[in-house]
Amino acid sequence: MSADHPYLSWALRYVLDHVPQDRDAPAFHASRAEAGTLTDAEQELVRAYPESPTDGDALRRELESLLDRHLINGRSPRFQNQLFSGVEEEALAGSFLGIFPNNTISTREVAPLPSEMETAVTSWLLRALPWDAAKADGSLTPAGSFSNYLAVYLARRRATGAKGAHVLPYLALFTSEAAHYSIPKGADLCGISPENVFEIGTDEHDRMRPDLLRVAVARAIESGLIPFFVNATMGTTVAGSLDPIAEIAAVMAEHEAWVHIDGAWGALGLLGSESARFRDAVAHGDSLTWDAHKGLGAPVSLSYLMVRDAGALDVLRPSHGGGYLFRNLDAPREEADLGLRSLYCGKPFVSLSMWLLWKAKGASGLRAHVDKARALTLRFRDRIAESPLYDLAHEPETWAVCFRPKGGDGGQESLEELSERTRERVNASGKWMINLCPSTGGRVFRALFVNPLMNEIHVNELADHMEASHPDAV
Ligand code: ABU
Repeated sequence: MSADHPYLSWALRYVLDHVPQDRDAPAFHASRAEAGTLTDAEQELVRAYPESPTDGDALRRELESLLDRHLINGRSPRFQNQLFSGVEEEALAGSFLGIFPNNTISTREVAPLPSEMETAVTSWLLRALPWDAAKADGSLTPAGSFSNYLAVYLARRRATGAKGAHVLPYLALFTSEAAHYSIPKGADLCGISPENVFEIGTDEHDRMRPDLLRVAVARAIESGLIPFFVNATMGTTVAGSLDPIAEIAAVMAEHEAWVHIDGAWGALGLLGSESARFRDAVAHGDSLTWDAHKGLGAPVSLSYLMVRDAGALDVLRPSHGGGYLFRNLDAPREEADLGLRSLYCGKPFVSLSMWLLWKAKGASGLRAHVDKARALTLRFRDRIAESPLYDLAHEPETWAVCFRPKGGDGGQESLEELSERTRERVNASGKWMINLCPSTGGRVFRALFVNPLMNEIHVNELADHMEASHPDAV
């Protein structure tokens, strides 16, 4: 293959050269400053318009140099900047092989095996949920935000289907101030007026306050609005906190509102040994966003919207047209083309990464992964709790630990400056990359423990590195 397929050979060798080093790899290959700034020559190389073919050997050499110097390694356990971190080898292999046939899996006619495999993964996800699996279903989406958009859309269609299209200007959506920004964006995409989007206050640990929700719902009704959707977050993006979903659902129950659970971060808990507290929460939902790339080791980005009532997805069927693709429109749900209950038409076979990962690890392997993430989280939490240089900001409910530096003159501005200065020092070498995130009482560091390669050595190293990077370290 190598002589005839130089790009493929080169790309596969590049991957195989790098992946074995990931456990010990820094977040950046170069220092942070170097990684973040392209030289003039590199900018010229990236931007120059290629009118004529470029010599292949030179192009591969130059691209390899760019990748080495400027890619941030999201596979490394030291990459802490976003909620996702790490990718399992099996999942990466599955994603490569999934794009290899270059098919859409919207129809069974062109993708019989992929359709079966994707349906199998959906059914495995459903096993973890407390819903009637025979009546529930899931739809794969490109990312967690899209799953959230889809949830808002399905809820809007249910509301306008039941009450008439004329109610659209009166539909009111509720979410929390700590929820992901894709919920208000989804409302906008679905034609919900921004004035009808209510962001409910949270407690000091980012959890939506049901008492404030109750007040907001009552006020909305008083002003003639119709509560049709609430988003409860299972694993907020900063603290990883769990909204009180049962209480939120109870507030909405009498209004027949759609209860969506954004579990992009927290649904991972459904696969661990402590799954009961997550299952109990999901019992109150109509839909659940589940991101496989956040903590499960799938490559960015792979998300599912799970729905309690499979029939809700029928609104995605093309109202007309599509007949040249979907030849068996009356097939029972389990045999229907996947494109009929999807946002996609050109639907890539990314679910092979989950299929291969799940088969290779087994449910017990995934359980062990989730349990290890929790144990590492608590280990780091204990290091922060006993640190003379940092304060714990929240008790970790999932796999994120939030903390802030001690010191400064006690004023808010100085704490912000101290945090920023500390972050610069933490990230400067290029080894670790950690983020500062907004939280009650000012920004906090957010450390994450879902990377499959992460072990106790990394946890100790991160705690030591944080201590050494604090400006007051001796
Ligand atoms: N895509 C949702 C969250 C991203 C982050 O907090 O890293």
